[in-house]
Amino acid sequence: MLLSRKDYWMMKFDILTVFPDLFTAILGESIIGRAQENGLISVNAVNIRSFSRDKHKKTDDYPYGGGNGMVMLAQPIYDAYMSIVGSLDYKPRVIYMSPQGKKLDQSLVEELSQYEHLILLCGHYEGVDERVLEEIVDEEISIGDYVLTGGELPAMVLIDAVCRTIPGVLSNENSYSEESHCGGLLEYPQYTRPVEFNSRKVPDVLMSGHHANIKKWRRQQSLLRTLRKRPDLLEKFALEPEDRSLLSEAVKKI
Ligand code: 4FD
Repeated sequence: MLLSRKDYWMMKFDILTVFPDLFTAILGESIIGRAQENGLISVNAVNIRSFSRDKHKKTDDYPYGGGNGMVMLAQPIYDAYMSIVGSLDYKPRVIYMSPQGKKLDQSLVEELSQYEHLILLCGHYEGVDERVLEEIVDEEISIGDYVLTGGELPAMVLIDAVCRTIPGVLSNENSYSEESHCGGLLEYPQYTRPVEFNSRKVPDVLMSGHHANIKKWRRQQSLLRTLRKRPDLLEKFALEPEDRSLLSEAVKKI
């Protein structure tokens, strides 16, 4: 089978950060580490500090107008950015990790996975000089409504979530598809050996070998769990008539 150019590419992530070693350590391991070794993705953390022109390699300064904390300087961030894009004939998508951004969810993750090259800017302290944000940032993204000491953990969360949707990153058995996420439903419960653990048995249907019944039970469990744990997801999800009756059948049994 021949693959055309666009069926297969290496997705590139560049990160602008004052803590580049965090990325090498964490994203070098496990599934994301293997994806890098296999050439499916590349992760490159660029140290903003190396672009400081100050003799003490300073990357922040006091805010104009006064106030607490420090503000990251525009110049080292801009020069770090230019060190990546200066030689390119296209413009990568630049994302600023910030609690003020659009909330990351699976549909945004899938949208981001369509880009060949993302640059993630990790802010620190009380923020970043607004002018460099205006100059380089395309999109501001938040991983949730809470504040962290830096954008590094959010950037790693985003990279992990995007990478696992890329074909070939997960094993064939666990490969990603919108379908394998039951299209916005929660996963059904899983069991492995032994058949009995602390007097708790594996549900009989899973031991029956009756594939149609197993499929039905799992779908029912997904629906029921979503109703119980995340009713907000079920509201967005248009239930097919089959799902409606599966769910009401399951609710009646409880
Ligand atoms: N919820 C998130 C992102 C970054 C962050 C920072 C302004 C603070 C949480 C810009 C203020 C960056 C998030 C760094 N905390 N902290 O995604």
